[in-house]
Amino acid sequence: MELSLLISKFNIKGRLVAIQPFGNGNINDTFLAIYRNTFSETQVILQRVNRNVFPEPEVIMENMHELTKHCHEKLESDAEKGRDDRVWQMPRIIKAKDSKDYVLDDKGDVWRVITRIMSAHAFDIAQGPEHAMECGAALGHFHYLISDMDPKVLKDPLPGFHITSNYLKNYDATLETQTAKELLGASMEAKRLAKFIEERRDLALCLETAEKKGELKKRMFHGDPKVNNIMIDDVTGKGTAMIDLDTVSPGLIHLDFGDALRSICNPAGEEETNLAKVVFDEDLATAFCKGYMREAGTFMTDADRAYLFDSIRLLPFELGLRFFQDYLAGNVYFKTTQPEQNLNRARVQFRLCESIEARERSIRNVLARL
Ligand code: GN1
Ligand code: MG
Repeated sequence: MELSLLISKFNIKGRLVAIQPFGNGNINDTFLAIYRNTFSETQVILQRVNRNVFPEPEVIMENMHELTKHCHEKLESDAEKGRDDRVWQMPRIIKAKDSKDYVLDDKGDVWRVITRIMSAHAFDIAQGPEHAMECGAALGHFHYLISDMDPKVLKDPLPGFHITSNYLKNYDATLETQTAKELLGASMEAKRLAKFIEERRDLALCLETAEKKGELKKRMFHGDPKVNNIMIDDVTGKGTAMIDLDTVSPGLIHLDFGDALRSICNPAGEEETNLAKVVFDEDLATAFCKGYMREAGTFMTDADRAYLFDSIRLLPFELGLRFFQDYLAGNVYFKTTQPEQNLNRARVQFRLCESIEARERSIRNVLARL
């Protein structure tokens, strides 16, 4: 179905003047649509939810409905009380003309429209310590916002998401396939990455074991707090919103903490091909942690703190494993524009993991001072 026809099914005022691809997400298809009338302009985000990734896209929309209801109420009441030094924002669902939160196209795909956070941008790489600190504050504030949500109102958006031991099982199963055997046989680099994983199988279990022992408890988490999902106000340079809310669900906040740091502290970005440029930047990490703790420090327990380093080491390992498994499976999960892209993305994450291991003592020192 044509995009302009699709978006005409939503309740948006004005005349559609442009609709174009937007952002660099690896999962959903995202477009920016601009509407104008005589005196004003409205910009909205149109998205197709990826059915290959999210088994029940309707569940994603029910969750988003509940999440935004909870957070908008809290944001408005905090703003009234003057609790914050800034306006925190969160996208709103724009309903279809039939009052539903989404539209189905003729293939059965779910499309949604949400408001765009105006006068704000997200970046693919950290711009410096101040930016990193604002990313920390935005994630910390988001954790505060969702901390008192009833976990029962959200359904599991993506079964198995961030369960590292499951990704290892998938990887092991993929290794048995003919495609994977051929790809591994043909590339020294792929063999090197396979060895990297073998040497770190125990790492996969560090947070899962702590949770089983009762040391860490599930809370609400974002699921995908990478740097380009954190909006920064163009005017003030301050963090103003977390976007990409599809994976918000009960989980360990450590997964968010580690995931945000693996993304923010790698100034080379996820697509770098020169591994020499991939390092874990401790100044950015220190700044991020400062911003995070300012907003979320009050609900960090000693046990939480004890596992922060593990989370920083685990998340690049997990993402590298996911990229590598997808490469060996023929690139079926993450969007790619060339066949080796997921292999290269895995190389970057594993190099970052090595860089974190090499700096363990000094990263632990940073964490101990928080
Ligand atoms: C995916 O959609 P996007 O690009 O924000 C992925 C994350 C990965 C990220 C790596 C649902 O996020 O888990 O960390 O790519 N999201 C899902 O770039 O798998
Ligand atoms: Mg995402």
